[in-house]
Amino acid sequence: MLRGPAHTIIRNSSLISNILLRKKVTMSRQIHSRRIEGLDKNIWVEFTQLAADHSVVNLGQGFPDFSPPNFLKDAFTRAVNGDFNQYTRAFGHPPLVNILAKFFGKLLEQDIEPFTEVLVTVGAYEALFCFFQALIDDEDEVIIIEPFFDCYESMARMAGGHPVYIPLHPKPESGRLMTSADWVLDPAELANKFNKRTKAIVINTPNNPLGKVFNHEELQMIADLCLKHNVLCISDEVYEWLVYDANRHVRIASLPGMWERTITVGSAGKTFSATGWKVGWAIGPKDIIRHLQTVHQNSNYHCATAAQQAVAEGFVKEFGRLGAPDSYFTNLRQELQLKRDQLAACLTSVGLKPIVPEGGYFLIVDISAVKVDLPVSTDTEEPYDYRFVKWLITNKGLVTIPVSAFYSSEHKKGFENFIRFCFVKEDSTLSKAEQILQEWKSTLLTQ
Ligand code: IK2
Repeated sequence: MLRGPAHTIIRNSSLISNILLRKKVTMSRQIHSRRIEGLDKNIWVEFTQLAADHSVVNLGQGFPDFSPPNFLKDAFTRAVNGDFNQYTRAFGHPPLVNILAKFFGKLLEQDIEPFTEVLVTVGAYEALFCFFQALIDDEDEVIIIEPFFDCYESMARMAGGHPVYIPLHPKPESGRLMTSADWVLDPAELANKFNKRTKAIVINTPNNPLGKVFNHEELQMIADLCLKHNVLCISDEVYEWLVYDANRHVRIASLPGMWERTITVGSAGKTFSATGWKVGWAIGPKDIIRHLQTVHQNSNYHCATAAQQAVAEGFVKEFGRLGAPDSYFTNLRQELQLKRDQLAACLTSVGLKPIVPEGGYFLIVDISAVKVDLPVSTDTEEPYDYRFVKWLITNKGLVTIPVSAFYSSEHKKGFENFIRFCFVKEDSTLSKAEQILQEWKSTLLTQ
């Protein structure tokens, strides 16, 4: 065995080669998994930060700037002060799955088994994640209707799936105020998207960002294709209680043959104006739900017990007064319809063209006629609406969201001229936004 200087030299040189080897390995090896390739940008992370960095009127992200109803907050306080601070059942706190099964069983006219056909998740977001992870395999095609809530694409991709996009086409302008009902699917184009590789289609009604409420006929057309091609459906219905005028919320799972192949997703955050609580659910037949349970038990496992208890109490209360004038769901819908009308009127009065939504939290506006000298962006690929919204935040103190964020990269270009306003805000917030728009009005439009 070598000792002394010779040993030291050999030891040092092997140490150095080890370090070099390790360095080489780290440099030549890609650290991130292929699953997340290209998914690092997120519209909510980017624009929430921008809003926080500036003093602004925030009509950006979809959350109420008012409180949840007192009965819900009181239930939460009771839960925390009582015995609801430890783990509960992983797939959903028993009082919550029981009332969700009863509530949605009535709405869907379907017997729902609370312990096998309802899964409580960390927001609707996790319900969506469980669906994609549990049911989508490499190369499975997932049909996504554009514009779409952005996470459908990234979740489908992370699962190895291949998103296939079908746009809603705006009807030609007719001089009257356009509504979200004027954006429609082309039946032949939709039928063409289904093939042997199609595993699932994503529905979102009322839709984010457009506010479209899919009517019975449109959903039946989709259902017929799902049945014909043996395709699953995930129906994101987080804005289900917010349907305005004479429109009606139709649940695709209630159409003949669809319960067996549909997962319906809901959100207590949107339902009770408590988005920070992050309680959501997936409802569907047990042979599908059990796969979502597998993902849930191996990822989040559990959703906060006190929040689940409070949401359960909220639903019990609403079940007793469903459709009645004192129902929270009825009141919120009426209030939001007034806010939608107020915002649409303001936008029209300054010369903009809102697309009046039939449901949901949001309203999109055509900005193609607005005259603004936007600064040149360092990112040459950045869509026009992103640059416009950034300018609006920094120069006018008003936050909105660029609509091209709700399109695939192949279709973004055609929809860079819309921005999204969120109207689930206090009247005082909407008035401040109105003031900004009115002051800006004189310089707003091209002659
Ligand atoms: N599904 C849709 C259609 C949503 O809009 C949301 C929440 N979106 O809010 C961000 C925005 O658009 O401004 C979700 C699912 C997620 O719901 P939850 O908060 O319950 O996870």
